[in-house]
Amino acid sequence: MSHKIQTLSGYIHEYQKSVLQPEVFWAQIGESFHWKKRWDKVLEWDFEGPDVKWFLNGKLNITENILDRHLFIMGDRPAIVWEPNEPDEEGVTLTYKELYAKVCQFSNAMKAQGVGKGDRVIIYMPMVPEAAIAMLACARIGAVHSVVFAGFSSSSLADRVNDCEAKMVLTSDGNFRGAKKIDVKGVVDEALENTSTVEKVIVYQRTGADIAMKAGRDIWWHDAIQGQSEECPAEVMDAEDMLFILYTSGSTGKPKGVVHTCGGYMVYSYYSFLNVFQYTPGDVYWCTADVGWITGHSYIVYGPLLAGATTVMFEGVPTYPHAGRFWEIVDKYQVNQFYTAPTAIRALQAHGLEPLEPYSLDSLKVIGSVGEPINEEAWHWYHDHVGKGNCPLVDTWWQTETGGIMISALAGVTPNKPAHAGLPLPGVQPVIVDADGNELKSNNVQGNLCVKFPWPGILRTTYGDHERCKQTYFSTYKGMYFTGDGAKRDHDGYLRILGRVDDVINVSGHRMGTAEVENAINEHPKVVESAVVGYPHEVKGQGIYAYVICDMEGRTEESLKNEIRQTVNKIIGPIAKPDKVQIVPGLPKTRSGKIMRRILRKVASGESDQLGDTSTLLNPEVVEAIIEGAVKD
Ligand code: 6R9
Repeated sequence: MSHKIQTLSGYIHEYQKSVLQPEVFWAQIGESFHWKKRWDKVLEWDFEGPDVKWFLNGKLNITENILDRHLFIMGDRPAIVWEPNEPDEEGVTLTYKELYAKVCQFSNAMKAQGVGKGDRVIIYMPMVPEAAIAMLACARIGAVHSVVFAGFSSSSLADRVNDCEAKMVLTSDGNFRGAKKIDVKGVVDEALENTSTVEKVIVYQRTGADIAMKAGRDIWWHDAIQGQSEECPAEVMDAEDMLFILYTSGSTGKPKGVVHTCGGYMVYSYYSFLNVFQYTPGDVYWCTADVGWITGHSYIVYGPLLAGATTVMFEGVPTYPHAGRFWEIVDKYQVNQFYTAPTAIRALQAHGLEPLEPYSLDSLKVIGSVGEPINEEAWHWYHDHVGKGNCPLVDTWWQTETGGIMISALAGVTPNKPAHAGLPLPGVQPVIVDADGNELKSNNVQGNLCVKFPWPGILRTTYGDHERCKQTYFSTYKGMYFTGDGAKRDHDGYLRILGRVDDVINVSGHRMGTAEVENAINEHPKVVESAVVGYPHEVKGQGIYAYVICDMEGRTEESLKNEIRQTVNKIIGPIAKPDKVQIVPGLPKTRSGKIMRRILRKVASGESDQLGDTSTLLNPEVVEAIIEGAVKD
């Protein structure tokens, strides 16, 4: 635990070292892990390619650093504590020893079904310990996991299976989520009708739903592990071998597969976890994310388990069966670090303080926020009523592509400022640039957020399409990684993230490409054209507003709007369903035929009195009609 920074001067010292001697700095952190062979060189990089390699020729297996390494000293300590959807169902605690046995056993089960190093495995599962076991078992045998959030539709799932040419799918019969019982296996079956690479499907029994098992393809989890040994040698992985692919939305096209590799991701997820949350051995840590998102990867599974922490996994939702469920769980397990999203805070804030009253929350030492900018009101509510005014609130800015937290306070060590992510972690060199890519070095500036030097957790490529990686992240500003976010550096030098500057919207902390939603809407046979924008939403942060040109024949406006919502639900999943649909006679276009989204955003935000110059439009007359028909709350 020697890499835990504990004082402000310690932070400044480490930060300076990380900038002046990055290789020395990261080598020292890398040394705290077990390597099967030490690296020859710490870093090689070129942001033009891009081509970034960390810990070159180092050999390791991340699960040895999670499991084997922890067996002797803390084998009996809880690794995963699982809280089921129903409060009266008994939870599960897995010690490091038990987790080791289960991961090895499932590794052997996957091998027996023909999966090996380099094969891609899709994980489409509920929040049960087996989801983490599945991820770790893939890592143990060198298979590349790609977790798909179990709320995505069959066609989203099929796209991901096809893009990475997955050989296996790990899933469940169904999911419990709040009062709902969700079909999972049926979605997988439908998806696999449009794919050709999957040979086997392993099905974990969770709900006991009556499902179809396809002979020769589908096998129950409990049958697959039957008779398998609880020891499994860890595959030797190169530091730059792929660990996982995680699909995320961008401003164009279909979601892309962000690739993370074994060595750098291991070092970065551990280091950032330890320092941001100031984890101390014996602490109980809980992150409420789903393992389908990067937050679940780095801060439910990999980071905490690499640090030997106890990580809580919760199957359900914040408001089921009551709006105090989160706080009940905090007290039940005596959670010390609690990490959630602003959207959850705002949703709970709306229930008032009563749901908090029965709980002491005294165990909490650190509270955290992730996924979207946290507004000041939610920040104060969280800080005052959950943290009781004496827990540091870490507002952690990062992305699927960064692998781990990049800008955040280190709890209790570096200063907290409401609604500001704050200072960069050691090893992270953020810059704010103007539209021409000039670095704005002073304080009190605002612009686009880039990073000018690699850190170990940076994405290496987008799966199967390196050019797309280059175009998306490394071409806007030469020699820099472009985040897609806007940021401001205040007079004290603290960074405040302002949100996306591209056509990505952030709905309840979930990234959504406007183009992706438009493509789904356009699948409806009556739709001629559509444009989607985000607008401020009280709970979700941003809501989805769709402007649609339709052929109305044979439909009422209401029925068509519902059909459009259902189409998006079917093609992407419920999280992408537009909150508001407006049927319009036309879309405002420039003379070159581009949709003027600026105008649509203003109307959706209720600011149609601030449209600016519309005279250059090809069809200024549609603006009036759009304003008139705007959907209000
Ligand atoms: C970890 C995660 C990334 C986008 C990112 C930004 C937004 C995340 C934030 C934040 C302000 C924070 N974002 N954390 N904005 N403050 N603390 O969420 O990854 O799903 O890839 O989303 O989320 O806009 O660019 P991901």
